Amino acid sequence: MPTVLFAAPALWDEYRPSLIAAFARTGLAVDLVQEAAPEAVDYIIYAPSAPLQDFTPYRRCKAVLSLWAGVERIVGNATLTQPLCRMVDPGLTEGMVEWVVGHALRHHLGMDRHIVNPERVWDPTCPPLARERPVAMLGMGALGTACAQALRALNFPVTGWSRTAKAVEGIPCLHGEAGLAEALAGAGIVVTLLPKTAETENLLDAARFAQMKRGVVILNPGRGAIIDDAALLAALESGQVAHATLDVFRVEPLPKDHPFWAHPRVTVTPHIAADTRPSSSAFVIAENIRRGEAGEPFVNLVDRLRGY
Ligand code: NDP
Ligand code: OXD
Repeated sequence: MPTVLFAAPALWDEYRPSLIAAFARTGLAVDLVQEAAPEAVDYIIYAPSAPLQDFTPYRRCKAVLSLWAGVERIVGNATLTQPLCRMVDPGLTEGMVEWVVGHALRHHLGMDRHIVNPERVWDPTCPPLARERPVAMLGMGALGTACAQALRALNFPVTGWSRTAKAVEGIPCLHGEAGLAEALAGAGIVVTLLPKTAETENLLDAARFAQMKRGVVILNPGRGAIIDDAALLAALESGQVAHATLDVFRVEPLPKDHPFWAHPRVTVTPHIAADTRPSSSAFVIAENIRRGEAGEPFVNLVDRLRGY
């Protein structure tokens, strides 16, 4: 019977019942524990908050299974030689779709004007239709694709952008440097759902903001480091960027004196765009362990060299 070490103590009570149910559903008998001798551990369930950061003694471990989709805090860990799987969870995806669609519609419909209107201004200007507001989706992975499809279903003309070429029905997909310029040029809303890697850090800098349409709205639920903070503030000051809704930051919690907090055209949400849900993610983990035990390839494997 494989020993599965749950290495994220703060999440144990929340995850334990779902994991037990998921292993039962998968037909897999496992020893699910919070503590074990390293040489007895077959799988590790990991979160960035986990105290376990030295994987050297876990010589028998067949895979480390992350509860997070973003793996930038573990992917460079030199002690990690075991396969690393990131989280792709239907519940996480559902949450991200709701966050992205909700914040896109807020800006698209100009809701703020009517929700906060102390002067009781009667402004009958109607918002454009979604079909008239192009969206650029930077990152067309598990989350970006689902969000792009949800926005497309509302009639937004969505253009996807990723590292490699993609074909997604109804969504023109671009890649590479030239593709990025093209995706940014026409967009009224730019969404970033990219991982933090050496290539994506500071991707949205002064030059990229200048390539965008004046008055563009930025939604960033990806990672804070994708945006050059100073360049974003300058673009907001000049009016090049009309509003930025940011869920992720270089330092979290966002320091109280960071200019984003006070800026009237920045909305800060505290890394709540989407959370891994125990009820759905437990099955993803159980299924990957079943695969490992059956000698089948793991799913959602991280490519260490790529960094995601
Ligand atoms: P995926 O790995 O499925 O997708 C990543 C996408 O980014 C892929 O389309 C990939 O391209 C693209 N990409 C990576 N590097 C580059 C590059 N250099 N240039 C262009 N495109 C690039 O990840 P997910 O969709 O599951 O998650 C995306 C990110 O969302 C996570 O890494 C995490 O940072 C963030 N996240 C935030 C949450 C929140 O609550 N705010 C919750 C969960 C995740 P390709 O397809 O060609 O490989
Ligand atoms: C994740 C996140 O990567 O919550 O899962 O940001």
